[in-house]
Amino acid sequence: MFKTKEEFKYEFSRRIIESYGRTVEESHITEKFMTLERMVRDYASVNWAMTKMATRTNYQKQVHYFSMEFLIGRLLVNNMMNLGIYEIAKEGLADYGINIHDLEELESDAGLGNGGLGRLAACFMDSLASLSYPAFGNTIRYEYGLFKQKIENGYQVEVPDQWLKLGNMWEVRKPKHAVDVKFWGRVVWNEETGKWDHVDAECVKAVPYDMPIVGNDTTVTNTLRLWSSEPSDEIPSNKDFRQYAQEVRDICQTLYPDDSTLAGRTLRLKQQYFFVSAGLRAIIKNHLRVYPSLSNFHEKNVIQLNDTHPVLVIPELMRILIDEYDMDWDEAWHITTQTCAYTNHTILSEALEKWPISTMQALLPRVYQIIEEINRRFIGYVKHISDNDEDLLNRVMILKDGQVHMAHLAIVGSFSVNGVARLHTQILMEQEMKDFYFLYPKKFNNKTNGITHRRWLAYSNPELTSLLNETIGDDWIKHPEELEKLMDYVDDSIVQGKFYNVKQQRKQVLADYIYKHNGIKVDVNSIFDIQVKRLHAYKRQLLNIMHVIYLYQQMKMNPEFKIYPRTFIFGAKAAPAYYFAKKVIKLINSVADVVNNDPDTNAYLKVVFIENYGVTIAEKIMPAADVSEQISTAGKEASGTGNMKFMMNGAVTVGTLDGANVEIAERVGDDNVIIFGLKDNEINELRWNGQYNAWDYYNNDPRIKNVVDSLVDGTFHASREEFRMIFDELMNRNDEYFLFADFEAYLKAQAKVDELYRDRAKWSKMCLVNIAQSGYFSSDRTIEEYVKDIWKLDRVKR
Ligand code: DL6
Repeated sequence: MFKTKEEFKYEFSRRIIESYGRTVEESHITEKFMTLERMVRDYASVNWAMTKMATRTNYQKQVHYFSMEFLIGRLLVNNMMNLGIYEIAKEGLADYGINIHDLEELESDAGLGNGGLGRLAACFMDSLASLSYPAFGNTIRYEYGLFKQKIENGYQVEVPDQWLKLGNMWEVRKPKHAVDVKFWGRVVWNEETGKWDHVDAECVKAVPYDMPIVGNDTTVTNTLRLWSSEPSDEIPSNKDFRQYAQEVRDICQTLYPDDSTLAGRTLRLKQQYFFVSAGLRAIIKNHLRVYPSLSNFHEKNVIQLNDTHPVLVIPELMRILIDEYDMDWDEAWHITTQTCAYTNHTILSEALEKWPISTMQALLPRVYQIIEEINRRFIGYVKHISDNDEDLLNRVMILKDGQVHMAHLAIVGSFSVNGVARLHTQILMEQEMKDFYFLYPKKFNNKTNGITHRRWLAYSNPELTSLLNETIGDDWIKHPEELEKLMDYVDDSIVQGKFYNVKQQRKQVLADYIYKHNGIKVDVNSIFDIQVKRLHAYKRQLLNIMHVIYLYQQMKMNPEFKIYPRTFIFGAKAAPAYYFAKKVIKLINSVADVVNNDPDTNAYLKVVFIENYGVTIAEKIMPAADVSEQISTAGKEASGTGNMKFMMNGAVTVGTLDGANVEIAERVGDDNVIIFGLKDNEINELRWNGQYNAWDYYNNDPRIKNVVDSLVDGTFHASREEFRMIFDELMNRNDEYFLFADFEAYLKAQAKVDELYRDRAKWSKMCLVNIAQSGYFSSDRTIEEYVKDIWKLDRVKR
């Protein structure tokens, strides 16, 4: 493997000649890119093989992270940096006249996830490898990732994300580890064997593709396994092959197939069982390569269930242990419940998964039978422990109202249940899951989320990284808690000045991007006020744009009303069938059109909607923010992780006391965060006392009335009906997310931003405090907590 620039150049040139029969100079840019990727993968492969061998020969326990989503993003730079070969490669390529950044741009952004939950999984994989813990990720190899968002005439248009178009150089197909997964059919009792047989099933072959997860400054390289569906060798005799082949392909075709139809929902359940069953069978096979039986399975394997999507692991593991390895129920249950741990990521009731019993029973007849038995035994337990409390029983049953309640199954079948921020876990224990907390108090624990500071600071913000290194040294890269050393410099005017310059540079990078992609010139001396995340009513992008409308109206009505120049930047994808969210995107773009083109205001106010928000563009956005908008209705955002990325890059949070904002505020102190709005208990009070009335706010506060009226009076769209849905949501559906209740407090918080930003030293100090306190929100800290409290792993021994 190359250690010097010259060795790199030799190897690079040799590979290009051997693969493409041309010299470096003659080769196409995609050939150069693919060669570089392959070189890095091969470089990583040595450690990859060693890690697997070391884990096996040292009989080490491993964590298996099961997630329907991994929002990995690009890997080339990340992997080169983690391997410590980035500079060598960059210089070597420069000698050939190649700019490494041109090659970086060719990599697709592997968008195998929707948002926070999927990105968290990717951050966890990075931290696990970098901390040298043995870990395996399991997911689906979707042919199309999350859609690409185009904005046409202000509307979101979804375009398929063909992320595999240039191939995926990181993955290795492993056909010899393929397994068959069974769907449909029926179960019959076999008198001879004394077991249930699954007959007339349709088989689908699951083929693994392994990707290396390269740790930073360690020899550990873990595996992310992506399962892909192919026709089985046992082709169903009762079906046309083309139809069967299409159905097989459909399983891995897209992330979250349309679930507005029964067929769409069934496909999603199929996806879940597909990767769960295949993943488990592979783990069991590996276990039996090392140990004679499965009796110690739970001592050597822990399975973390990332939300309820992979919860079929519980009945499937039971099925395998009982049907395929002759275990009795009690032993199988002991092993299963000591292996599985569940993370909850939401309290939104619509997101708590339930499956119609009829669907589950038809698609997975044997698995359903096992769920029935788990439910039957659980009922016995609840009756026993609660002295036959029928009400409690009705609330907690796994099977009720004709549905399988996946979160209930998850809690019953796991030894650990965790929320993702302190407030979220508290809400789970005291409200949403309080019955389960009563039944199993010891299972519940909190693990506040984190982000990998390597990708989100060290690699994506080299300018700030240099400043940190020259100020406090570079120990923080290995030990992010060391960022706290920066506290000694937050009052230092030289460091403040340098920080300001770094921020300006990064704002320029984003401004250039915006100019290139949106054609809008933004002023880097204005406040960059940014809200980027999935578009959802509870995240309240609408409140943000209402504030913009308010400022615009004030400036138009009153020439004396002046603000510090501000650029409001949004980025958000809306689920394709979520019409309200799509309307909010259109509203933001319509407001942008009016405001940006009004000579009375456009020196002070700009609005930008950045298309196709995802991991790669986030790496440009986070370093450029002055203000981080975290304004969800209190009690609704489980944690948030964007809030952490902004903070780590020196932005000040304007936020409600929701999710991890609470812990951010606690760490930075009241002077360094701008908190506003109702707390979760106050929101609950308003919700339940039945007195909240949107019309009262509208009638009593002219600022609210003016903003709301502008939605339907033609100010922002020629058709007054265009934003009627938003008007109705606020006025006729009684403002479900309490925007009006928080409106005044939000205006005050924003006025405070305006005032604070004018004092450059004070503002820079606030930003520096945020960076200094952000080490806690590194996913390295989160992973250490999972390891200590749940997974009980040792580092890979060499
Ligand atoms: O835990 C990661 C992330 C949190 O930071 C967000 O607050 C939360 O909304 C998100 N949850 C989901 C759940 N989706 N479902 N089901 O994405 O998880």
